[in-house]
Amino acid sequence: MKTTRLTFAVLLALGMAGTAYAAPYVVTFNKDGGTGGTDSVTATLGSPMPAITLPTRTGYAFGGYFTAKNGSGNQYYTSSGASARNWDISTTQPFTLFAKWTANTYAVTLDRQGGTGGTGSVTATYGSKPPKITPPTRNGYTFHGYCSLPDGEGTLYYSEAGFPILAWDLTSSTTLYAKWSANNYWIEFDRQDGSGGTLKQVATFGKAMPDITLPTKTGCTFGGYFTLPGGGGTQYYTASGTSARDWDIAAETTLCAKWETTLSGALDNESLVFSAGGDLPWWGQTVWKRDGQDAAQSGAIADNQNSWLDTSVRGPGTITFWWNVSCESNDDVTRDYLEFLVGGEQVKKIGGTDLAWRKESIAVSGAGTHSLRWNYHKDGGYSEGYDCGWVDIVTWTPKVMTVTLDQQGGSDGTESVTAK
Ligand SMILES: [Ca+2]
Ligand SMILES: [Ca+2]
Repeated sequence: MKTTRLTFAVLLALGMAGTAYAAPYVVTFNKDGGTGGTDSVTATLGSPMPAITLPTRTGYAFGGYFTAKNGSGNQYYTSSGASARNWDISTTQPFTLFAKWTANTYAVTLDRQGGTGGTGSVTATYGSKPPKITPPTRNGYTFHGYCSLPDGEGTLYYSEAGFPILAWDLTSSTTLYAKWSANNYWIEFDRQDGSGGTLKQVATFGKAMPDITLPTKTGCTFGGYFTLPGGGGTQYYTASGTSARDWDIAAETTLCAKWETTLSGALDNESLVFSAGGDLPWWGQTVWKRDGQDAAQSGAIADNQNSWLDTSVRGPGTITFWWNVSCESNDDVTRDYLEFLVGGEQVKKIGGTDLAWRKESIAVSGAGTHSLRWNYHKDGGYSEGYDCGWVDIVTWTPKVMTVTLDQQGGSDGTESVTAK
């Protein structure tokens, strides 16, 4: 009886030990933000972990299952779901393993959309704000950040100062697009002795100039607004006050009126008939002048071109005028020059950039009609100064001819007359 009880106790002990060795060790998985995959397994003490399917998490890579969060403790599963360690925890309670996740990184290209400089690309880590960037710059525009779509559309990821706004939430390499707005600039109008019309106007960079009302000036025709007086520099307004060009100066700017006068008015001679031609004609202007009012100026010709001013006189007599030039020249005045011709023959030429008005009085001999020409000529390359010629105050003085009347023995009556 005693033996029997002892045997039962041994058998009971052996049975209990056998039960403990084969116990179902339930291991559950804490996916820590992930979803899907195996929820739990039954492990066998001393054996590799049973195969599992992996959980997934947007923007993160699975790094295995561990006894503590974030990859701490002992690892029992690899990133591919294979056993990393034989099961060696003897517990009858369900045991929990924790998923390890590593945030993915993505290349982010910054499309400057016409801008220059600043950061060109960054590496963004999913779930975290991407690194600060240096903003790009663009002449005439203000930067407003980087967006997921062009033209300021989509989601704004960076501020105008280059600070990240959002934690990165895209799961592929991505291009962000600079958002720009065109700047506005005050334009002032220098009427160049004119009056009336628009005085100030706001222009938007890259846009057509807004319409203006025109100034007026007695005896003159408005010829548009330019960056320099006398139609120099760049033209931004037509003679009718409409845009001649999109605004492209990133600064407050003064534009100058161009005034045109008739050639006879500019040359102060209503008796002679003037005509102008060549590659571009002479014209009457009010900026460069000898008489304080106006003068004729040659057209803005290019290399190997001519601009001429013509009239004709009945000789003999003297042509008197003031002229001036600002051009590329050398000692022989053979590069660019302003010349005066009588009957197609060069009588005189001037060059250089001293901007001195010179007075000429040139005798035109011989009866009959003589053609007179002022011609601004340019050679094949280079320019200097204002690259044009001017003529002012043209007078024609016919030679006075005395006709003696020989009375051949008669008396009284007229003895002589003068003729022009
Ligand atoms: Ca004049
Ligand atoms: Ca030249």
